[in-house]
Amino acid sequence: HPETQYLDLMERVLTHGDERVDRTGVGTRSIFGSMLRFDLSDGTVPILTTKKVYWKTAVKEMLWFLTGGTNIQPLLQENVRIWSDWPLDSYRRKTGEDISQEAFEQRILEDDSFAAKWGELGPVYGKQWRRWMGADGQEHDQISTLVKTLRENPSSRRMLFHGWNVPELGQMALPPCHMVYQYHVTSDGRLNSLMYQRSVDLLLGAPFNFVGATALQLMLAQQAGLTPGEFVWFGGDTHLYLNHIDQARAQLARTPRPLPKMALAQRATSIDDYKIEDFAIEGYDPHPAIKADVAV
Ligand code: DHF
Ligand code: TMP
Repeated sequence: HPETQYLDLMERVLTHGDERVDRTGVGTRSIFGSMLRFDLSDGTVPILTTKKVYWKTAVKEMLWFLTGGTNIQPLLQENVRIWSDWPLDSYRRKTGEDISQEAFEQRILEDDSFAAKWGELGPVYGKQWRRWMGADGQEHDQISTLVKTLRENPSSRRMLFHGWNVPELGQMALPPCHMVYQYHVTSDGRLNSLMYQRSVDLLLGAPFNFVGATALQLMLAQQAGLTPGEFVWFGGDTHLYLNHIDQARAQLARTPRPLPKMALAQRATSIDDYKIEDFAIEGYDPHPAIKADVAV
């Protein structure tokens, strides 16, 4: 079962991970360098079954990246709350106000000028993917260039986009974790993708990242008239937070079920025209959700 790769990796981090203090102060067990491969050509996608993954949230996050957005307000309008903790933390530190997450999110939703000031994550994913600013003041849309190359020159070895914009790292709420995506087209028209993630929260982050990356692969394949092939995932610092150990053990005790299939209900006119309603999942029957706190 393809999911066994993920569980084996989790087991390895749990038993052989180097235990140390990390930036968040929570502490992790960590190994360096890991790889997983998933074959999407049979229609399946790596949406884990050993816990319930909120796949729509992960797809909505990917669609938000594609809009070029870097403010959490449109995410909250879609009821996606996974990015709220970082602006909230910054608001609390800068104002000293002890506001609840709910009240903060409500203000972001209701007050556009508050959202503009406090809902910004800085020049993160969307900005770099769609509007990377060159030294000459020229903006580069890496996604449009990628779609064009997939269509016109699919044997290219230069089909990638990157989020690690060195001079702008300091302005980002978090420097990109999933930082580079590369593509490869086989002679029989399959689109392979590879994603490098420098830092991996194996319990909370990675399951979302698999969904986002493969949803993007499906969209790109459709836009270029290709069929989905393999998804190859590389992790750098691959870790379990010390407050996720019990959850990891609980997940490891579960037996994977068949992976679901993901399909696009219709062909969007361009890479900018996909909506969450276009994503159809079939046969997703996961074990129950596993609750865990995210380290900020
Ligand atoms: N920091 C850390 N420490 N780990 C992360 O995974 C992470 N991910 C970020 C930003 N910073 C991060 C963005 N992605 C959740 C999932 C992905 C994500 C952020 C948070 C999360 O909390 N998932 C929960 C709740 C899902 C929900 O409420 O929809 C989960 O159980 O999967
Ligand atoms: P870092 O910037 O100190 O590496 O912290 C980022 C943390 O967030 C780290 O635990 C990895 C995790 N993360 C993911 O796993 N996936 C994601 O998509 C994001 C944004 C973060």
